Order: sequence, then structure tokens, then C-alpha cells
Amino acid sequence: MFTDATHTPAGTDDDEAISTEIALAMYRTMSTARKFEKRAYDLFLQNLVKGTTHLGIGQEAVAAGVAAAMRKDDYSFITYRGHNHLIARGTPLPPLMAELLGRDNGLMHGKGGSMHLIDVERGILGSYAIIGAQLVIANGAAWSAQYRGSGQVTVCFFGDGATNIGAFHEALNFAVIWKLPVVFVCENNLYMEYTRIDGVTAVAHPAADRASAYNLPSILIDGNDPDEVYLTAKRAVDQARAGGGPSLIEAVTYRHGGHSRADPAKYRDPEEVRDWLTRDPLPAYRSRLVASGVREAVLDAIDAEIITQVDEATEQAKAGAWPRPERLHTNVWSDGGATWRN
Ligand SMILES: Cc1ncc(C[n+]2csc(CCOP(=O)(O)OP(=O)(O)O)c2C)c(N)n1
Repeated sequence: MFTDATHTPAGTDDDEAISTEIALAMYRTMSTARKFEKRAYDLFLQNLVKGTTHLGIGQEAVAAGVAAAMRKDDYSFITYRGHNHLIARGTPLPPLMAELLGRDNGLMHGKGGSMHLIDVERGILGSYAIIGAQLVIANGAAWSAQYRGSGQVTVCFFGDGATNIGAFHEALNFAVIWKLPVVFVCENNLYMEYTRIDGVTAVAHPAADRASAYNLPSILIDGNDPDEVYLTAKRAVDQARAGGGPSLIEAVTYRHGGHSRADPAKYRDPEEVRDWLTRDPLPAYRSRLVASGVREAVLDAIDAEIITQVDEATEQAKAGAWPRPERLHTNVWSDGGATWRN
């Protein structure tokens, strides 16, 4: 946990227990995301993943913890590093894998790829490649939910790099003024592409240090601890749902690999990488669960089930047809086609 005089992590009271059901769900999410992304990497090396892909290996605890605090009909806005977040909200693996391979049986019929994932059915209103773009659009979804009185909360993820973009500041200001039911989650993995965030940012904690400028409490948490992420997110989501307005959470984490699969990440200090690998959220959480009484066999069974699911998703994706050219103009407009324009 991160504590200092100016940052008070929310949701870390000793009296707040996490049920075994939620803990196992978070373990399942993290393990699924890890195995799915490792497979996606293998497929990328075989030239089967079309376009580039940005992996969130090492960052799974943020996706797992936040999703566990959300309602099924809540909205997620994510970045191009978004596989973890779709998995956390329950997107089935076969169409997700097929989308990465650009196949017609993909989530978006192969037209989006790894960087542009949408799963409206599960409230995923997009992964965005334009840094910061999703923050203002997330405000729109939150504003709509507020207007409709639907009780839905919007959670918007972004990287540390986005905090130096104008849209971050505009979105926070607007969200506070309108008391929007939105939770902003900065996944601070210390790097924006190939540049360390502290080399180009005037404050130490790019999101948390700026919260007070928008009349928000400063919340800085350990993004590798799913329990802390869950408890913090739950408070923020509950507050938003109750009409208490937005929150800004900075979750500190680390991507194990490079920015994208084309990046060997040689610019990082090997000592730093080694240090963060010892804080890998997945084995750490597994050890914690075992120490709290969960049998290893239960976790092994979950892992075995996930491996089967990833294998099946891979086979289904590889067997998928290529999108037909006629598909090009479908799903572009809200009516599902371009007919009305003509
Ligand atoms: C508006 C805009 N400017 C620049 C880029 C190029 N770009 C792609 S990824 C990236 C770094 C983003 O870093 P961060 O927000 O920390 O996300 P992370 O990759 O660490 O998850 C940049 C600058 C972009 N996509 N959009």
C-alpha cells in the first residue's frame, strides 16, 4: 500500500473483508488475462495477430479489482492496452481472440483488432488509441446515465501519459462540475511508450497529485494488489452510484514487456525490471489466497480450466473465415449499415 502525508488510499480499512467468492473471481480474471495475453503474444510471433498489440501483462490486478466492484450494466472505457479489461467484464475468449486475428467470427468481425475493442453487451464502450480521447467520451456516457437516472456508473481507464494531455484536465473539471457518475482510473505503469513518466511530468504522482486542482481527494494505491484496487474502486463506484460524483484513482503498476509487441523495452533499467517482476500480482495473489486458506487444488483447477478455454478460443479463432469485402460498410453507423445514407 502507498501512504504518505498527501495521499490517503480509500477502501483499505482493516474491517473490510473480501469474500472468498470475490477473491476467487479476481484470481480467475487475472489468470485468464495472463494466459490469454501470453497466447496472443505467441500468435503474434506466428504472424497470426493482425496489426500491433499492446499487452497488459503485469497490470492485471487493476482490471480484476475494478471490474469486481462494478455492476453488470456499468460502462467501461479503456485504452489500446485493453484485453485485460474486456476479460474482466466477462467478454468470452473466442470472439476476443478471433478479433485479434482479424477474423469474421471476431467481436467486431475483425474490423477493430487488438487496439479498437468494443463489447456493447458488456458495457465496454470502446478502447481508444488516441491518448486521452476516452476521458471526455466517458463523461458523455456518465452524463447520459445521470440524465436517464439509470444508476449506471462509468469507469474510465487511462495511462499515466494521458495525464499530460489536455483532455484529462477538461474531463476532470467537467465531471466535477456536473457531479457525473464517473470513476477515472489512471493505470500508472511508469512509462508512456519509451519515456519514463517522471522525466516529463512536474509532479511525482501524475494523477493523484493533480486531484486537488479539481476538488477531488488524492487517491494513490498499489495497482498490483487486487484487494486494494477492489476496495478503493468499490468506494468510488458506490459513491458515484449514490449521486456523490466522480473520483480519480491512481493505481501504480508495471507492464512486464515493452510498449507494444514491436518494442523490446531496452530503455528500461534491468534492475527496475527485476524488482517489479518480484512484485508480479499473479503469484503474489495466489500466495495470499493460499495463506488465507484456499486450497492449491482449487486454484490449480481454475488454471487448468482457463488453459482449456484459451486453447479452444485459439482453435476457434484460427478456424474463423476472413471478413468478406461486403462487410466493409456494415456496423459503421448506428443502424448497422450505410443504407440510410444512400
Ligand atoms: C493524442 C495522442 N498523442 C500521441 C499518441 C502516441 N502514443 C501512443 S501510445 C503513447 C503513450 C501513452 O502512454 P500511457 O498513457 O502512459 O499509456 P500506457 O501505454 O503506458 O498504457 C503515445 C504518446 C497517441 N496515440 N495519441
